[in-house]
Amino acid sequence: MVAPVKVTRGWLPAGLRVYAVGDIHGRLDLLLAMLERIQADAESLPPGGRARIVFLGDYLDRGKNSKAVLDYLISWPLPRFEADFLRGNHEATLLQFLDNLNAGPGWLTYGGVNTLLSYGVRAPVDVPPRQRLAAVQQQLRAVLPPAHLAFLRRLASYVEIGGYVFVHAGLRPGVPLEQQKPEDMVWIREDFLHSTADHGRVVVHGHTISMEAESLPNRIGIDTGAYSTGRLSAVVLEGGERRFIDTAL
Ligand SMILES: [Mn+2]
Repeated sequence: MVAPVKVTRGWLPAGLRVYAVGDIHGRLDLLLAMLERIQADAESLPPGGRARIVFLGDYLDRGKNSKAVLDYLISWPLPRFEADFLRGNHEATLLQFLDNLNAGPGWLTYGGVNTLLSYGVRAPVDVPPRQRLAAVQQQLRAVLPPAHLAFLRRLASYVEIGGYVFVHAGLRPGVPLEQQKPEDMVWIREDFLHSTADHGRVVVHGHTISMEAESLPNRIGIDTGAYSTGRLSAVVLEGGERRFIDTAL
């Protein structure tokens, strides 16, 4: 039996505009620049119109201001905008490292060092690697503010709004949304990116860097490598329309 195929068509309820923001990676400067652009853009909302910002994860690592980015997002000083915060693989890995030293070496090679520095963690010198890692883990547990830990733990795997699903990395093609694995949702690349499958919703994601935002029938990718390019991207969704804004000069 062939399952009925839903036609993918992005849509949002009338009166709602959604901004989805890509991977920030410790670039507080770009986060603030993006939020200025979003606030300016939202001036054109009709009276009574609502705006919602979905952050696609990877707030931490690589850039220099991971702690400050979390402070800002946790404080969320823009009450006019509802905000959704998704989990990226970098947030997932930090949480793993708090309980499991084996998550440390990988994390440190893909940007965790800068997160540790932003929290004031300093690795001891002249001790064996495993011991150094244990000391770093202990320090991080001690300096990570409870509000940051709570924020990291309550990040969502995905959020559905209208005809869209927002998720950090993507979805495993052919698997129903409710049965997706958390690892796939923060780590998947080729199996998702190369798929032309209709996922039932248009998937809005970050995680894999492209020079320009990608706008395809079944997915929208908006990780433009902000931490190194200076270009943080967002997609603006309203009705059945999509358009893009970014922080490039
Ligand atoms: Mn990622």
